Amino acid sequence: LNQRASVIWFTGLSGSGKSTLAVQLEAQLHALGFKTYLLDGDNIRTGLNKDLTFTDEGRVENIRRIGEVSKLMTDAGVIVLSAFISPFNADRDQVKNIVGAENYIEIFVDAPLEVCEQRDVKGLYKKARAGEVKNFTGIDSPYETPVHPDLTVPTGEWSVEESIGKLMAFILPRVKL
Ligand code: GGZ
Repeated sequence: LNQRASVIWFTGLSGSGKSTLAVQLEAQLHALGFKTYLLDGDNIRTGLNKDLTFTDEGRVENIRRIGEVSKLMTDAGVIVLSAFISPFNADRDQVKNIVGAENYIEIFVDAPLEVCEQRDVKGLYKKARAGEVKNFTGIDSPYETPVHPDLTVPTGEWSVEESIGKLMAFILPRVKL
């Protein structure tokens, strides 16, 4: 299958649905025969970036390294799906420069803070509100709304199935050669 090596970059708050969408999109692309790889906190913040914290500086370096890894993987011909909060516009723009604008697709996973906080899958918002977790995005650490995302997925309004349907329709023509 002829594929265009690309980086599908998911950005959004904790609990917005980045990982859920990235995992399912990857499964669908893989089922069609595309060579893909998913980068997320589980395989990056536990390994390559386990020396980094959630201060602004830690996040900046986290995203920079992920951008460089994404670049290496696109050089190898892989479609990279990357799911990180990536709260700063400057860092997302840096990734776009590293991997090349023509290879970069930015997906804004847009759920309101209230929705993410209500979901609170890992109980981290509760801890952040209680002051037990510091520098938590949306609580005491900023999230800059993307300025020019290629696609916005309002996961507070769309079901996972709807979101995946729209994502596939958007992504497929861009990753096919
Ligand atoms: C935000 C945090 C924090 C703080 C731990 N702030 O919902 P999760 O749990 O599974 O995903 C979040 C993940 C965010 O890591 P990223 O590498 O994506 O962040 S960034 O792009 O900003 O570097 C959350 C968990 O780590 N987590 N502490 N203080 N999220």
